[in-house]
Amino acid sequence: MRQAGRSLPEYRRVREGTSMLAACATPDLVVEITMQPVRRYSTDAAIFFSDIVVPLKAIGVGLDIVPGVGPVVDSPIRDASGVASLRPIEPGDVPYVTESVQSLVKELDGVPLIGFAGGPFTLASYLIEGGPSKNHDRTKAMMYGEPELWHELMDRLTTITLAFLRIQVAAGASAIQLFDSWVGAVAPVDYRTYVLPHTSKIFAGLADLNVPRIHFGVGTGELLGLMGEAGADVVGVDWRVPLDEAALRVGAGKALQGNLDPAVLFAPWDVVEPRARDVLERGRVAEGHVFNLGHGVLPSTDPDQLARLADFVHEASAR
Ligand code: 1CP
Repeated sequence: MRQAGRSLPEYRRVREGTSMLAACATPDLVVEITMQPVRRYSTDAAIFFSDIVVPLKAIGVGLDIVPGVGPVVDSPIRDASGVASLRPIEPGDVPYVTESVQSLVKELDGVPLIGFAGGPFTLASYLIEGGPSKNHDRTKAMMYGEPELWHELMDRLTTITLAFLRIQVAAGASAIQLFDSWVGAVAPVDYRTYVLPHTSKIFAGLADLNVPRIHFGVGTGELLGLMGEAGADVVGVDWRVPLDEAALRVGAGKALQGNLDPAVLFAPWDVVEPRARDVLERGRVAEGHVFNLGHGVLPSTDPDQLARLADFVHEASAR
């Protein structure tokens, strides 16, 4: 969950003078930044340093990641010709991804590497809105108003995402995570019609690779059952639904990931510890539990507080 993010001084140091997208395309930097939180916190897995818009950039979409804003698209996609411009991705489009994953697998020496991609709704939102959006107005305008065009866009994003995830696994990633971060903006009935057919295709298309598949979104309390249906092995839960309740919503046969509120880390340790303990206890109800925050590490988080949390979770799980 963005653990390499902006909270680490060593991250800010190596990123000085290099843009986010340039960093993502520079294997030495990708390896170094991916390793930083593993070294500092001895995490049980590493998350690949990249961004969800990297495959879109690689197939020629004009976009940049603007500091303090996020992804910004030069010409937002709002009609059939825009949708038609999205072509499939091939390994040759992202040689730096393959090279970075291969180097990382050696460097990590047995610690699993999680590859990732953006979920189709979340990618569609950036492409249609042109940048981060609160209400996803134009996205929903296309979804409701031009359903055929919407499904064509989602089909193309699904093809790109599936291929991009397979490239990472082929290079050595041992798990994958689909970040459909903003899909919590849609109602369950609309998820079933406009999103589920596409996310299901992504997870089904990864089944033969036999790697754990994690599916995450924010504000998805009402969607947890449908996200379980989509076919991942692990459903990520933000901090809004306790894990014992989430286990009931997701249904049998799935593990959960989560779900400490990242902002709890701003409180003193004697507040954080019982909260973390509570997450672990509720997580035992599920058929498997990956401890994590409910969303990314907030940039002003004290790295020492995170180290303490990682130690606490390791000790508690060992018991
Ligand atoms: O620890 C790591 O290295 C994780 C790497 C990582 C991941 C998994 C980054 C690096 N981005 C992502 C995924 C990502 N990118 C998501 C899904 C996860 C989530 O919900 O946070 C999303 C929605 C994005 C889009 C994005 N990229 C945003 C959000 C903007 C918005 O709409 O609010 C932002 C700020 C970025 C830039 C970015 N990506 C990653 C980092 C470290 C940063 C900050 C920029 C920088 O350091 O220069």
